[in-house]
Formats: sequence, C-alpha cells, structure tokens
Amino acid sequence: MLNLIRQAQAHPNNTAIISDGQAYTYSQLLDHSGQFAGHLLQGKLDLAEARVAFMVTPGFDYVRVQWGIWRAGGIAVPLCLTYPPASLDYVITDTAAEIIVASASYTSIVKPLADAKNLRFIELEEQREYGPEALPAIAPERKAMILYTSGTTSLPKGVISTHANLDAQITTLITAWSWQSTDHILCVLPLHHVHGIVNVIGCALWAGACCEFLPEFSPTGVFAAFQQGRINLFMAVPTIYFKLVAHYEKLPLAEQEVLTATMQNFRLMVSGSAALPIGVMQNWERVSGQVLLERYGMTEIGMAISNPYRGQRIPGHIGQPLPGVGVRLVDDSNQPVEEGQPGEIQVKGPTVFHQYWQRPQATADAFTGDGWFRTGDVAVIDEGSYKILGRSSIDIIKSGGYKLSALEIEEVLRTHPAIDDCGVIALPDEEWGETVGAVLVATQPIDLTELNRWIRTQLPPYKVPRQYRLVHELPRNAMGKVTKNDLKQLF
Ligand code: MLC
Ligand code: AMP
Repeated sequence: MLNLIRQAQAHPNNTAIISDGQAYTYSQLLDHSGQFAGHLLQGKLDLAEARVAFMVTPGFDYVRVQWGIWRAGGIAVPLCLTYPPASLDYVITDTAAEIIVASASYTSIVKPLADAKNLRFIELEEQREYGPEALPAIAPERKAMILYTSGTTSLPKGVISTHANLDAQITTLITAWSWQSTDHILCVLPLHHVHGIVNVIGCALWAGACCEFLPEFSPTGVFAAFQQGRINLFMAVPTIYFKLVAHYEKLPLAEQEVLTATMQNFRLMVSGSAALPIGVMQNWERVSGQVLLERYGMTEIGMAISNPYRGQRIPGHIGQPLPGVGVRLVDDSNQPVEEGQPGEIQVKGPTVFHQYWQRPQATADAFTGDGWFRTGDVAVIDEGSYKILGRSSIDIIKSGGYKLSALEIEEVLRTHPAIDDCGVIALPDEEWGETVGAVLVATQPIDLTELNRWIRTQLPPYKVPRQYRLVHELPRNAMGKVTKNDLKQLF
C-alpha cells in the first residue's frame, strides 16, 4: 500500500481538505480516491504506469484525482490551468497520456485535444461516486508523477518522480519543519509544480493536517482566509509576499492591526522557488511579525536546503542541507570547492528524481559519473549557511516563481511570420524577481499588441515577454553567438 494512504488511514476523522466552503475528512478522501481509482481501472488490474493527465481545480477534486491515479497504478500528470492549447497539447503528446481528466470548467479547452488523439476523456462532474474495485499494490519504486520543467534546452522536459522520491521529499520536510496533525495550511499555489504539490499538499496530508484551498491566488482571498483564525502555516513564492504587502499597505489601519495580530500567531511561514529579496523579507516581518523561512529546491529534487525551523534564519541565505539530502559545491572540473569558495550545488539521495521522461541523454547529462545531480545553481557557504549567487545559465529565467527557458520563448517568437530573429533575456524586477525581455529583428512592421495577443495563444501568461526592443541586428560576438549581456544593455 502507498505510504501516503497508510498515513491517511491513521487519522480517518481529521479534516483533510477544505475547498469550496466544504470540509472533507481523510476517510472521505480515501473513499472517493479509491472509487475514482476503480473508475480509471474499468476492470483492469493495474494502470501499469499509464500517464493520466488532469486539468482540475485545486481542492478536494484535485487531490481525489491525484490519489486515484496513484492508487490505480498510473502516473499523475497535472496540467497547468493557464496553459493555452498548444502548451497543453505538448504535455499530452510528450507523455503519451492515455486518459485525460478535467473539471467541467476545463472541458471545452482540453476535450478537443483528447478527442483529436482518441484518448479516454473523463469529465469530473459527470459522476462523483463509482462502485468499489480491488486496487493494485503499488511498490515504492514505481513511477508516480511527471512534472514539466524548463531548462537550457528549448523544450520543457518531463521530470519523473517515483513514489519513493515523493515520500522522501515529503518526510524530510515533515521532520525539518515539525509538521503536526493539528496544522492547518492555506494552499494558493498552482498545482503543476513541486512547491504546491509536495511542500503544501503532500506534507499536510502526510501529517494528518488540514489543507485549505483557494481556487487561485488573490490578496483579498488570502487575508480573508487568514482572518478566519484557523490557519497557522503558509508557503508561497516571493512575488506572492510582495503582492500581499502591497495590498496590506492599502488597507485601513484598523484592518491592518487585526491582520497583523492574526498572522503573529502563525507557526511558520515559508518562502521559496526564487530568491527572497531582503526588502520583501523585512516588509513581511513588519506586516506579519513573521521571519520568513527561506528554503531552496527544484522540480528534480524537491527541497534540498533550508533555513532552520528553530534557530537563526539569515536574510539572503538558504540555510543548511535538509535531513537525508546530500549536498556539495563543486568547481568547473567537478571537484568540491574549498570552504568559502563558490561552486555549483549538486545533490544526491532518495529525494532526487528518477529520470527525465524519454530523454536518456538529458538524464545522463544531468548527473555526474558518481551520481550527483547538477542543479546549475551557484552558491557559497557564508556564515555557515548556503547563499545562492546565481545560475550557471543565462538562459534560465525565474519569474513569479516559475522557471522559464529563454530558448523556448525565442523558438516560439521565431515562428511568427514578422520575426526574423530574436533574443530573450531576464530583466530584474522588484515584484516578479525577473520578467521576460525580448529583442526582435522584424521583417515587416510589428504591432506589439497584436504580437502579445498571438503569443498568448502559444505560451502561458507567465512566459509572455513584458518588454520589447526592435533592432536591425542582434549583437553577436566573434563566434557569431548572440551575446545576451549585450542584449541587456538595450533595455
Ligand atoms: C502573470 N503576469 C505577469 C507574470 N505572470 N507579469 C509579469 N511577469 C509574470 N511572470 C501578469 C498577467 O499577464 C496579468 O496581467 C497579471 O500579471 C495577473 O496575472 P495572474 O496570472 O492572474 O497573476 P497572479 O494570480 O497575480 O499570479 C502571480 C502569482 C503566480 C505569483 C500568484 O505567478 C504564481 O502562482 N506563481 C507561483 C509559481 C510556482 O508555484 N512556482 C513553483 C515552481 S517549483 P494582464 O495584463 O494580463 O492582466 C520550484 C521549486 C521550488 O520552483 O523551489 O519550489
Ligand atoms: P523549478 O525548476 O521550477 O523547480 O525551479 C528551481 C529553481 O528555482 C532552482 O534551480 C533555483 O534556481 C530556483 N530557486 C528555488 N528556490 C530558491 C531560493 N530560495 N533562492 C534562489 N533560487 C531559488
């Protein structure tokens, strides 16, 4: 039996989930996910790692589908809710998904893609309760989930995690952050990335705690949920803390005082997925009385390094390796660096993913000969705590906590009939961390509003360039390569 299920059986009567104004116990979650697993199986003994892509609103339905896929022996492929059809189709095709599940509100977007490939399509609201079926035993080494991540190649890669990987990613956080069954967390993060899936939902449900959902992030929604007085844990990306502070500043003094008093009672607030600017950390402490715990992670490894739950959290630092996670810093020749010297973060241990989906070369390239995963992030140990200095590739952009590939955006821009060539770079931004800037060489006059409308049919909103520069030629070095540092000078 899956460990997550065994854990849930230990607290049948605790509230597992609050969504859409309804509370659901662990016992209900076990029943409904078991029934959904049976519905997926349709008499088969085991889905045998068939990929099941699902586009489901965050909340009870999302979790019962995720658990249902796992309990039926499938691989869960959560789809981003803001992807345009082209990006959804990429994931469905790349994973060779066999079944597509959607909340009714997404049927019109995703059913045509399923129909075009003749895939089984399940609209959730069709039928909520299904008859019980015998469920297969799932070994921990079996593949559990594929999440898409951008890197230094133009197309996003599927990261496969096994059940054992997910268990290890969850349990290290349960220990390090002292999760309790009495905890109550608010989930506002998108559920196609590890931050929301592992750190928030995975940990809460492993601990027998309560996970309350907002269908999407909004400062008003977050503060209204906080004011109910039940929530004691919160995790988000720095952009969310920035947006919450900006909203708080506009509230009347009396409301601010009530909110601050409520937030002072929280057990823990965590920031991650992108560097937490010291100013945001300080503003948040002023607003909430909470010293944010910053941690570092990645889709391929879950969380690896964290500031302490008890003990000093150093601003601008990410802390120390989490329990059971091997971390080292190496130089260009893959040799561990001397103390105090910068090096690439490499990670080893049970939390590290299984492989990239159907990309053996990319998988081989991602590991050293002795099995360390190369993160591409550069750090140094300073005051006994790791501190991120930057990334080894200029082509990786982190915007609002999302990892974007400059190369992927360039490839899309180049398919536009009016664009001859282009270069995409990260632009520093107080709110988003970084935003996307694009330099375009056009073959004919370009209407940028029209261009943006077109890009949104190709890429999700967070990958859309925010600033453009039109040039006659891209700056190139002696080797004929576009020099991205020169592109930055154009903004
Ligand atoms: C959206 N907008 C952006 C943008 N994204 N503008 C600039 N840069 C971006 N990246 C614009 C939209 O086009 C829109 O403008 C307006 O902002 C509102 O869009 P939205 O999508 O409704 O925004 P909002 O809900 O405010 O979303 C912001 C956010 C979201 C921070 C809540 O980006 C988010 O959920 N980020 C979290 C991502 C995450 O979970 N990452 C974890 C990866 S795992 P207009 O003009 O169209 O109205 C990982 C490992 C680890 O990294 O360590 O955790
Ligand atoms: P993703 O591929 O979306 O999982 O993003 C992982 C990347 O996010 C890491 O490789 C880092 O570059 C970045 N990241 C995560 N947490 C932090 C942090 N606390 N500080 C700086 N960068 C971070």
